[in-house]
Amino acid sequence: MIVTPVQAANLIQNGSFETANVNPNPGDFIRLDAGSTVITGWTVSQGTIDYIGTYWQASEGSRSLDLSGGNDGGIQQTFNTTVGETYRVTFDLAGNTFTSPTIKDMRVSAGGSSADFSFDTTGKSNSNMGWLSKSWDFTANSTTTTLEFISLSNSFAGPVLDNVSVIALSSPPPSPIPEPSSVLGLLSLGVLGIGSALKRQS
Ligand SMILES: [Ca+2]
Repeated sequence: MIVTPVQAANLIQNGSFETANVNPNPGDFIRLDAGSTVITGWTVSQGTIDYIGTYWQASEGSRSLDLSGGNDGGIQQTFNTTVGETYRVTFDLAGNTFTSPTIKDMRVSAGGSSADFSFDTTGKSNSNMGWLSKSWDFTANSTTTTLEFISLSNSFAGPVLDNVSVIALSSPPPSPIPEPSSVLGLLSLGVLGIGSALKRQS
C-alpha cells in the first residue's frame, strides 16, 4: 500500500456532489439527463442519473449519485494532467437497494484505460448503505483527462457514487526546506508548514 500525503490536492471539483444549480435542494432525488451540467463541475455523460438528496445516506455530506436513473447513466469531469504522470482515483461505492440486480456493476475510466467495480447490496438499505472506499490508478496520456463513471447495471437501481477525488501520486506537495542553522528555525518552519496545510484544507 502506498501512503498518500494528506496534503495532496484533490484535482476534482465538487467530488462529493454537494453543490449544484438546483434550488433549494434535490429533495429525495432528481433525475438528470445526458448533457446536464446541473451538478457543479460535472456533466452527465450518457443515459440518466439520479441526483440523490435525502433518499438515502450519503457517504460524505448529504448528496450522492445513483449512476442508473431510468437507465444506465454516467457522469464525467475533465481536469488538467501531466502526460506520463500516475494519478489515483478514490471514490465511495454503494448500491441502490430498491430493485434488482443485487450486484451493481460500474466502470471508471480515464486516460484511455478503465476498471470495473461491483457492489453487493445484500443486507443493505437506505439507512445502512454499507459504503466502501475504492481506488484505481491511471497514467495520463494527455494534458487534460476526462474521468468518467458509468453504470453497467442494466437497471434503474444502479451503483451509487460519492466522495470522488484524484491526486497525483508522483508529485508530493511542496514542503519547506529547513535550513539547519538552528533548532528554532526548524520549529518555525514546522509551524509555517502546518499553517499552510490548514489553509489548503479550508
Ligand atoms: Ca456527497
